[in-house]
Amino acid sequence: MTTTTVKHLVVGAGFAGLGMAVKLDEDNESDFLVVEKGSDVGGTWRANDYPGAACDVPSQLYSYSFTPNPDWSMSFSPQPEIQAYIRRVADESGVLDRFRFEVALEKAVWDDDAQQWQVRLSDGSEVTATNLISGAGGLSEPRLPDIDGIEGFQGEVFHSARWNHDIDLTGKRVAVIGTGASAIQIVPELQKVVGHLDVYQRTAPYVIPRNDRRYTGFEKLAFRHLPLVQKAYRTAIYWGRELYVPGFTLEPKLAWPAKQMALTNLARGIKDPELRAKVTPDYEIGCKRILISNTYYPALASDNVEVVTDGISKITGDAVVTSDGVERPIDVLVVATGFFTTEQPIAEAITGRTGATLAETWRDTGMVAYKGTTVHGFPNLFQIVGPNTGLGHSSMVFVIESQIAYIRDAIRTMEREGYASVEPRPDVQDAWNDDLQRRLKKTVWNTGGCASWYLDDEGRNTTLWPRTTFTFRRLLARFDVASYDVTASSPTPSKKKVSA
Ligand code: N01
Repeated sequence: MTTTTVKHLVVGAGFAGLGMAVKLDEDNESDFLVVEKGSDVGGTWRANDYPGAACDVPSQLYSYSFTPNPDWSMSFSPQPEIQAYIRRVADESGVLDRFRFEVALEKAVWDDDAQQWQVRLSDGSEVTATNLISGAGGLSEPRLPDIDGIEGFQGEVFHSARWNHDIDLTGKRVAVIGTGASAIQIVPELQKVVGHLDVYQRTAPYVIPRNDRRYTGFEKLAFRHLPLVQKAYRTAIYWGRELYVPGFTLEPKLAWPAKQMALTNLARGIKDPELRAKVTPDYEIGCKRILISNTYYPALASDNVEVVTDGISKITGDAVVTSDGVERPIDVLVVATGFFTTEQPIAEAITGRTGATLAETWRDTGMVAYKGTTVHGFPNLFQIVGPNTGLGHSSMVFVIESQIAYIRDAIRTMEREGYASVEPRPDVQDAWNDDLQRRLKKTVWNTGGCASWYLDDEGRNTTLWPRTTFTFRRLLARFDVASYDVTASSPTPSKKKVSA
């Protein structure tokens, strides 16, 4: 068995892990290893390659600030372009020699005597690392629906994030379960090719128009040669998105224009009053993610599509059966039923200073962290896109870069001050989370009258950031070492606690 010793072990090669690797390299912190369970970089943009996959945040903003791309073809990029962009950043940054693909983190245990992480990987190798940096993603583990009989279905069944491209859906009878962000992109594409499509809707989403357009040659030329022009686009999109924050977090009535936009989009796309009523949401807009599409409603109104709102009671060998006893035969079942968000699988694999896993530590409290990045009891563990860092309105790349900056400053601080480990103080972490939960109480995500992946089984919102993104960036601008318990490096294996 081989054991590698590195200073930084990074998990995941999506926007978070790759961005971290690029910045570590830039800081001459080149002693790192990135492990990725998939076969390539890209993370969510590698995994979600279903028909119609595209970003619902404009790419000028949904890209690294340090690598602008003048070549986006559309204002909202399709998945293949985003994946190609991430690949290009990886190729050009010269860090790929420290990436291991198709290797997952199986177990990571903090060794308090040695002040380092002992890690076992899925290829059987072991790694010791001073810092464990997780960029494993908040939406990476598919959640399959727990429906009676689904395992006995004889046709093809796959999750939206595990699309089976070997199956030709032309002329087939297909069912899609779910009407979230993934499903509303998939449905219009399937409608064009399948024989018949059943869309199983449990909760209707709000869908506003997608103001997408192709960039002109002139714009692309300007992006390439006048970086300030591209920066101006990015800035305008950023501030436009921030305008959503008060409607989400302070007063849902402020989101009234978005609600009107969604209802007009619905009225324009669906003429049949019965179908329109079926797909009209009955909760506050913003409570679930606001979706964007010009093609979803027209697809639902097509002759070869049926929207089914009766609950699914079981799945047989070749059909979906609803609670009213109706059986709808199908050849292929697509489950667009989302991801494990409030129970992160990686939390099961990480054991901290006290011998408890992250999952055990969070069992009673739900996911908690300090600044969404560090966790008491887990020295030198840094999470990118950790608890309460998700957004309902803007680019996660902005959040990711804010966290990367915080982690870089933590590493610099440890280096400068000679700290072997840093761990957030429990009182500071509690105060951070109390403040978050107090703010979240009045947000539309908690009060809007819907269930969503934002809330855990206890109704706690442990996923979303309830303030502006510039506040997040400001709060993470410096590594605030006074909020941490630190252990000084020692030439002997013994360790010495010091106050920062
Ligand atoms: O997943 P979801 P998603 N029986 O959890 C339904 C990001 N994203 O993959 O609403 C029947 O939102 C469930 O019903 P209900 C984005 O952040 C971004 O679509 O719970 N139905 C819901 O309709 C997004 O929010 C882009 O009642 C069941 C659906 O399945 C996140 O990913 C594109 C069911 C799940 O919706 C997740 O989106 C795509 C069951 N047993 C995704 N279980 C961009 O463009 C679940 N459902 C950037």
